[in-house]
Amino acid sequence: MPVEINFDGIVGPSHNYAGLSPGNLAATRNAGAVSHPRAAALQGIAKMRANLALGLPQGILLPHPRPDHLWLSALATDYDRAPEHLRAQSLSASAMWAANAATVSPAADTTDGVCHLTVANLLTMPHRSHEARHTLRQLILAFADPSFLVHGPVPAPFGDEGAANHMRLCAEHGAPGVEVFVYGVPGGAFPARQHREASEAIARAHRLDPAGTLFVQQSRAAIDAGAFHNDVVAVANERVLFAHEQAFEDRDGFYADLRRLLPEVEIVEVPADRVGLADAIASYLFNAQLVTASGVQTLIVPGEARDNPRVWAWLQEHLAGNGPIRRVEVVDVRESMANGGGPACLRLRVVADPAMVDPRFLVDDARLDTIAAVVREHWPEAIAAAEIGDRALIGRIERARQALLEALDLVGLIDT
Ligand code: SUG
Repeated sequence: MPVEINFDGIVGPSHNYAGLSPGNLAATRNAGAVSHPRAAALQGIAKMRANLALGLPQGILLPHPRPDHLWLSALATDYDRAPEHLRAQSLSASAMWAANAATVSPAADTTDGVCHLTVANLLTMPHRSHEARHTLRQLILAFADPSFLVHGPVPAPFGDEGAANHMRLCAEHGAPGVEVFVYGVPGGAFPARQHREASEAIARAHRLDPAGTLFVQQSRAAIDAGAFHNDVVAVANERVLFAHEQAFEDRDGFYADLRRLLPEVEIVEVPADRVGLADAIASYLFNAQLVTASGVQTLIVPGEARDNPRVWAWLQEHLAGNGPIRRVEVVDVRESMANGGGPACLRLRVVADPAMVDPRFLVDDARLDTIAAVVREHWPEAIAAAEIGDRALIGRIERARQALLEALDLVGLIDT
């Protein structure tokens, strides 16, 4: 039976705040702050443990080699000689946000009965533009079984940021679903990172039925307010769409199409006069993991959502009423949040039979213990902006990742 598996990106040892993502207000605001890679990775592990405790299968994706020497060498430089901005871009731990690793169409949605994955090109932000090669290597290993087909990234200039701009609505995970691709239109205050052209290419590659596929424009207001990905203002799980009133440019048209294609859909909309876009984005209410845990629609929100009185009041009211979301769980991922990555950013959803996935990419509590032990021993406790060029720190970061690959029997994950 296919089930939904959440693959979380393990927070890499180079996690730092270099303010590399314009339009991502948290990342920009925290530029230059001291990061805590060890605490960040342990927070991610605790989130995975909480998901296991809810009875959910859990997978992992590994940190990428950082600094990315191959990328620097393609730019005709190396870490010691590179200008400061290239150093920071080559060192970013941004691969932790696995929702940007790929777009996934489960077998139930595709006309060839194969689960398709397309690696995101992430070309809008230089520090993320070199993730695709390493993501592709991991996905080819993890999903080597012929029931999967892993595609390379969509070519430039069409920007693609993966599952963060993709939603799937269905009666239940294993049933055929309506796939919704959300794209942005350039011209606003911040970059529109997902291009419609890229989404359309992915839908074709995944052999989706055009009649059950929607392309929906993200609202300009949302991007301008700092929703640099759609998953900052909307999330879907099975028959439930949970969205901010201002998430989509043509909200009524989108809802009508969705109701036509999936009559049982339940749309839970948060009105702007209860939670404004600014509160939604600062609290990451919608960057929650909406999961079905023992049959109960459960929303896994970051602590910042509980700290915001308007957001928390709305959630309590929803729980007290008859809405479809019946349970709210709170997780602490504040190190990731400070770079604009909430609970949903940290995971890539794949609906598949876990027996078909390379077991080295699946975790239980014992394997998480192994990962946590490596993190405690090897991950730097803190990184200050001034240390970015420090050779000793770089050596430590490289050894830390190597230790993790050895512990997980993944040394074959070569870096070229
Ligand atoms: O692409 N932050 C990431 C956050 C990604 C969140 N993912 C989802 N919404 N699915 C980004 O903006 C900041 C890195 C820095 O500035 O060092 C960063 O890349």
